[in-house]
Amino acid sequence: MAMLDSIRNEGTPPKTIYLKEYQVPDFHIAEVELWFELEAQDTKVRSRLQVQRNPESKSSNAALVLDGDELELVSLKIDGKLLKEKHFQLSDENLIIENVGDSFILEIETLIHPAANTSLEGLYHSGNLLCTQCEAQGFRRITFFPDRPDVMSRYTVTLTADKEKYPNLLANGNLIEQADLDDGRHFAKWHDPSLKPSYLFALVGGKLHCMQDSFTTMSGREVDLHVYVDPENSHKCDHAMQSLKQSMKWDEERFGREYDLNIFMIVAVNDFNMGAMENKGLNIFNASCVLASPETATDGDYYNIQSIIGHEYFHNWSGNRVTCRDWFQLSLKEGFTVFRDEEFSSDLNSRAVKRIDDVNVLRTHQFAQDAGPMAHPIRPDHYMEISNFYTVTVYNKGAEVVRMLQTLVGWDGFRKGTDLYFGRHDGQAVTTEDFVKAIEDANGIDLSQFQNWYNQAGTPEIEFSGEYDANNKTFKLTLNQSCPDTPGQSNKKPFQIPVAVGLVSGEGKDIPLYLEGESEDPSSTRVLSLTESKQTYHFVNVDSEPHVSIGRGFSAPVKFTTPRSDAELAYMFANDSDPFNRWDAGQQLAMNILLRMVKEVQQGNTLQLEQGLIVACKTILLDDALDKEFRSLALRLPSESYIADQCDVVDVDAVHTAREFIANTLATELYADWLNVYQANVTEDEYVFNAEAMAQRSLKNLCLGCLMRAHTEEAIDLCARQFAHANNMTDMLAALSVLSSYDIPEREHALESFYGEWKHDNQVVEKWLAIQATSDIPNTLDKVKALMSHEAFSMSNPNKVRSLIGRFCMGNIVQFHAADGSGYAFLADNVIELDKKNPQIAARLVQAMIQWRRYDESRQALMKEQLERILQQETVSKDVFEVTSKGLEG
Ligand code: B3K
Ligand code: ZN
Repeated sequence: MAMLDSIRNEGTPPKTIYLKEYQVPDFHIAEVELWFELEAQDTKVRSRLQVQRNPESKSSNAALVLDGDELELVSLKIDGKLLKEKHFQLSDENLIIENVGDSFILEIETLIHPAANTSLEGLYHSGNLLCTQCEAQGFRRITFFPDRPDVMSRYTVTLTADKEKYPNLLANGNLIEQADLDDGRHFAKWHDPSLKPSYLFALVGGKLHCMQDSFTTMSGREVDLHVYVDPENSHKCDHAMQSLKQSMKWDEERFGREYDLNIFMIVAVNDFNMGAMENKGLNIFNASCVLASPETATDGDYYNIQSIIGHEYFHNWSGNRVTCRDWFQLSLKEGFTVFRDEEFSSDLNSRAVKRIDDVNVLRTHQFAQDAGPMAHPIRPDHYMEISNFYTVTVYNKGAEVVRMLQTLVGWDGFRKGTDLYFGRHDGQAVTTEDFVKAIEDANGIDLSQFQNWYNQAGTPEIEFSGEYDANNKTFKLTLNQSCPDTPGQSNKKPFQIPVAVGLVSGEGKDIPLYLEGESEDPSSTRVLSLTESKQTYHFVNVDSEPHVSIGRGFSAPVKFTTPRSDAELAYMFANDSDPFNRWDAGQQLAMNILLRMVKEVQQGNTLQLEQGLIVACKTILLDDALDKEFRSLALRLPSESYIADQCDVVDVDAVHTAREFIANTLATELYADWLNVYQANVTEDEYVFNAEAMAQRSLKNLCLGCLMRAHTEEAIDLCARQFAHANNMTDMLAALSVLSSYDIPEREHALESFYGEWKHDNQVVEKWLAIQATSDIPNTLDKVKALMSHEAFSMSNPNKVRSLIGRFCMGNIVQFHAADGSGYAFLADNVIELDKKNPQIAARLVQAMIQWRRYDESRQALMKEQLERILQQETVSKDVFEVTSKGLEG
């Protein structure tokens, strides 16, 4: 039996689903009882549903339509009576029962095959575990059900399994009964008192180590906390548990949200399509987003784990208790929850650093998506396959949109709004309009224009210009907004954009801001609410011609397109009081230089780096008064993909050459300084995870990379020594990644010994694969291909696929875009193969090629040819079809 849904080859495109066609469900299901006889090969699922006709349904005699995918129907009963085949219709996607009453009990028995489920949607087998993934539409792969988020039910679940193989049997809610059975089997019965949609259903069966702790909530209730992992990882749970407790406390303090069940569980699994899943009371995580020890996890891992544990926990309110009416509303829960996890990380670590990291992600990935064929609003209005819309737009731009709401109404106003939202909609499935309405109502303001952020795709652009009148001491700031057309959307309406502005004097001080006709106390940053296409703001009492600091703290997800001179940027880099804009001025300055140098490379000129940048970098590097992480971030050149985004036609080789030339020149010119700072930051202290220690490692390892660029014996030696003696994975991996970028004997030696030491540890092996996939040395593609036959690699493990194939195609720009098209053919071969097993992962990968229109003609033709080859396959999943065909259409 084919185990994949939506395989098609008839040449007719899959159906498109439209937001405007939304209709309330015809039936509600108040209570759901489920019984599972768990086995890896064949699992029997029995359900008992209390079905009631929805009085609000359009039709009073609608048939009952249930979703079902790859299910074997065993039996079907209504009010205890077995239904014969003539009383229902079964298709690939639905079970339809006509002529049903208004209220009845439906009992269904189905058979499913977890071990053969390679899509990792529904119930599947991972290692020795059985586990589920139901969001968005996996529940229909477990049993027939109205699998849509606005059908919310109370679940009672009984799991039966062999006790030796599956001693742990977990499901949502509270454990109400468990006992051994005669035949070596046992059962556990779980009841979830909350109303939930089917996508939040979860179960796990396995033999796991459980780390236990507890948390006392703000109203004094004690909650059991369990982190379940494979027994060999029992020493890697502390950080996850700590992060969970931090999350629970933070959500109480910052948003007034208390946890509701008696138990909260996290389970780590090795095969998982994404990072984690917020199933009610039973979060299931990709093991790489849970497990950490100083020897095996980097600072980045520690940081991500903390934020992902927070994210999934925060969903308990933003997503679970208040959920989405339909999948077009995905940003209602995801944008808001990303915003919440960003704030959590900012409060626990460095706010400025977090902001810079988040903006980097947005600019590199989301701006590119907004400018490409998959551009969509944070609330899309149509899709073929919803899995394709778990995007950086819905998540990260969605979070920026929520952040703008907070900026417009202030922290207190925003909290009033979220209190109203959670209180008003607890237990409901709602829309993004309901969210904005709660903010409006709590603050007595009109946010109707703000809704454009939910409906219009594309990155708005703002031009700004200033006019100083020395006689009257006034400064006129004019802002002009526009937004490029995106597929299916042209002539966009103006957005309401909060633009945080500061004016900086010639002495490098913030000027107190008075807007004409306003009596408010002056402040150094003003949030201007831009609503028209063009608006002018009049500042008074401005003693001297100011420098404009625009979009402070990245107050809106827009591009400020007014060109700024190197001198102006250098001034702001030295003087802006806003840490984000200060960093940004440095990046824009580097970008000006980089883009000029790309042209020099293209014209075949001799390259020379301007002294100004060298001096600015030296000043930052040696300024001990500055935060170390800030120094480390400010000294990094913009990424190749961000530089490429600024070019009309991307010339990957010229971008690479220009960036390498600047990095190498800075490395050699400032060699002694890198060395001093490196040595000053070496420490033998034990590993601790905190902002200060991370900043120190980050600066030190940046210096190490720069030293190696100078190719000195001394640098190679330092690197080899750090690799050999590091007491934590951050330092060890930093050294390994630098060594593996050069074709030197130490490279092979380090890679080999690293693998020898860590081959038993999946998370470390993933890093080992990724480092090789992103290496600069020639013929990396051949090495990647060879690694695909290595024992460390598996095509059915999403993490390994992402580390090796994904990192090569998305993180090794020059080699992926090799002029002979070898990278494109490699990607297409793998997309085709993966699509047969796991369409979601295949559809993610193919995105590396859909921006083909941005490249030169020869590369365009090569990429297009591969996209066409993918679509010509006999079977193409909905997932891959949607992305590839949109990519080809542009
Ligand atoms: N809600 C899940 C993502 C589900 C993806 C389904 N294809 C994780 C998260 O965003 O929290
Ligand atoms: Zn989420």
